[in-house]
Amino acid sequence: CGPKVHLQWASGSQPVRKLSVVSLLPNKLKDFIEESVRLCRPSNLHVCDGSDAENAMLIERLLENHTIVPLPKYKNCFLARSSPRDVARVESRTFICTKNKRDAVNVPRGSTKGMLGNWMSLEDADRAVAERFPGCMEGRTMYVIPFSMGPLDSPYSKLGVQLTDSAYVVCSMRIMTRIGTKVLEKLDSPDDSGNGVGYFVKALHSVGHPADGPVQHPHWPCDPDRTIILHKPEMDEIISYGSGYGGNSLLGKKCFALRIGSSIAHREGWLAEHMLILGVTNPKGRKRYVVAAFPSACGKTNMAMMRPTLPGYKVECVGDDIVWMRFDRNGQLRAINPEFGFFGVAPGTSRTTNPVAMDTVFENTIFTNVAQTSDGGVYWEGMDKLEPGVTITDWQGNPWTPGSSTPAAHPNSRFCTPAEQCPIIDADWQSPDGVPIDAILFGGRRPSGVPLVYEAFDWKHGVYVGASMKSEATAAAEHKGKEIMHDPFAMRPFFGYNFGHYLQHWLSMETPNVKVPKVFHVNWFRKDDQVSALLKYLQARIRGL
Ligand code: SAT
Ligand code: MN
Repeated sequence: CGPKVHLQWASGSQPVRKLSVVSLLPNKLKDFIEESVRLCRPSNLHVCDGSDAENAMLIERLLENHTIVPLPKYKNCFLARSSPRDVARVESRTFICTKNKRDAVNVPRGSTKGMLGNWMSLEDADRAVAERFPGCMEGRTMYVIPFSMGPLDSPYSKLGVQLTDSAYVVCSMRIMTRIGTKVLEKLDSPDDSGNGVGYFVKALHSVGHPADGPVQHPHWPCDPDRTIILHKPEMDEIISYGSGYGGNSLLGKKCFALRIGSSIAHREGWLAEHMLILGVTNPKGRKRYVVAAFPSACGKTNMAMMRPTLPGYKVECVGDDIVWMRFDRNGQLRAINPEFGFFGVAPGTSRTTNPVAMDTVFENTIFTNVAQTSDGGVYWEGMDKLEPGVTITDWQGNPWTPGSSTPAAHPNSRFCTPAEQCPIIDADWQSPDGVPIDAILFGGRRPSGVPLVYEAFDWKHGVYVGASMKSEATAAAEHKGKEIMHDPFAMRPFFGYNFGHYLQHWLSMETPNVKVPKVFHVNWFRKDDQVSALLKYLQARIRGL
C-alpha cells in the first residue's frame, strides 16, 4: 500500500500505468525503484530518457521554482544560487560503510580515527537512512536517471542509476554523465566484468526535508543539519541525503567514479583516480598522454586545457578530474575519462589563466553560486574586467561592488559544462579503448619548500611519492583556513577502501608483463623567493634549447 504514483515515461506528460512502465525495466532496477518509492514516498515518478525535450521541460520547472535564472547574455546558460549552507562537499559527513572497519579505513595504532576517510557500520548506516528517508520526497518528483560512467561502447565503462528528487541534479547529471534510454538499453545486456545482465551501481539521493520545520530556501531545499553521504562498496550502493551541491549530489562523480569506483577497481585489477588526462604533441609531431593528480581546486581544469607557451607544442584535453585506467593485453596503461562534462571552479578562470575554458563555458552551461551581471551574464573573482556601467549581484542575490568586503562569487562556485564544447578536446576523448598513458604527475598546493619538478626513480618510488603528497586546504570542502594537509594521490576524501590495501594495489600493478609509466612530482604553487630565480633560470634554459 505505497503512495499513489503518477508515472511519466520520458518527456511525455501522459501518465503511464505504473506496472506497464516499471515492468519493462530490468528486475534489479524495478526492485530498486519500488523499494525507494516505498521509502521516500514521492508524489511523481519520472524515468529520464535524456532527450532535449525532457531537459527543456526540467529547465522550465527549475525556472518556475526560481532554482535557476536565465543568463540571456549567453546561449542556453543558467545560474543557480544554492542555500548558503550547502556550498561544498561535506567530508565530515561522508562515510564508507562495510562489514569490517578495516576493509574501509586504516586504523592508526594508538588512535581510533584515521585521516583517510570515515567508516560507519552497516547497522548504523541503516539507522541513518531510517531517520532521514521515510517520506522525504513527499510532494516532489522522484527522477530515475540511468547513467553511464564512460562511453557506452567502452568495456571500461560502468552503469549506474541515480534516483533523485532534484531536477537541478538531473540537468547537471545530463551534462556530467551520459544518461537516458541508451543506458537503459545497455542494462539489458551482460556487463563486461561478468556481473550479469542488468548490473548497475545503485545511487539514491534526496535533498531532504528538515525534521523540525519548513525548508529554509524553497528554491534550494536541503537539510544541512542532517546531511549524510553513505557508500556501501560491498553492495555497490550510494545513499546521499540533505545536500544538492556538487560531489554530494551528482553521484556519478566522486561517490561512484572514485569511492565505489576505486573499490571496484581494486576487485577487478585496475585504477580509479582523481586525475586529469591530457595529450601533448611535441614540435616533431610525437604525441604522448599524461595523467596528473592534484587535489580539488588546485588547477586540474587549467592544466587539462593548457595553451603551451613553448613554441610548436600542442595540448589536447581528455578529462579534467577523474581517470579510470588499466594495463591492456600488451602491457600498455590505457585510460578513459568516465565523465561527460566539466564541473570546474569558476573563480580565477579568465582569458589569461584559462582561455580555453572561457571558450567552453558560455553555452549550454549551468553555473552555480557565481555572481550575476546586470546585462545577463556572470562574474567571478579573477574574471576579466567588468564592462563600464554594468552592476553586479553577488552569489547570494545581494548588490555587490568591487569594494565590498565579501566575495562576489562563492570560492567554490562552479561551471557545469559539456566536455565536447572544449575547443581542444582530444579526438580520442571518447575512444572505447581509452588513450595510452606514458607518465603520471602528482602535485599539490605547496607555497614553500617543494621543488618545481622531480622524477621518481622507479614505480615503487613513484608510489611512495604519490603516498606522501601534501597540499594546502581549498574551498572545495568544508575546511577552514589554509592548513597543509596530507593528501595521498589527491584521493584523501575519495578512497573507497583501506588506504593500506590501496597502496598494495598500486604496488601490485608492476608486473613483468607491463610497461609502467614514468612518475613525476610537480609544484607550481611555490611562492617563496627562490621561485622567481628558478623561473628566470628555466626560461633562459628553454630559450637556449
Ligand atoms: O564537488 S565536487 O566533488 O564535485 C568537486 C571537487 O571537489 O573536485
Ligand atoms: Mn575533483
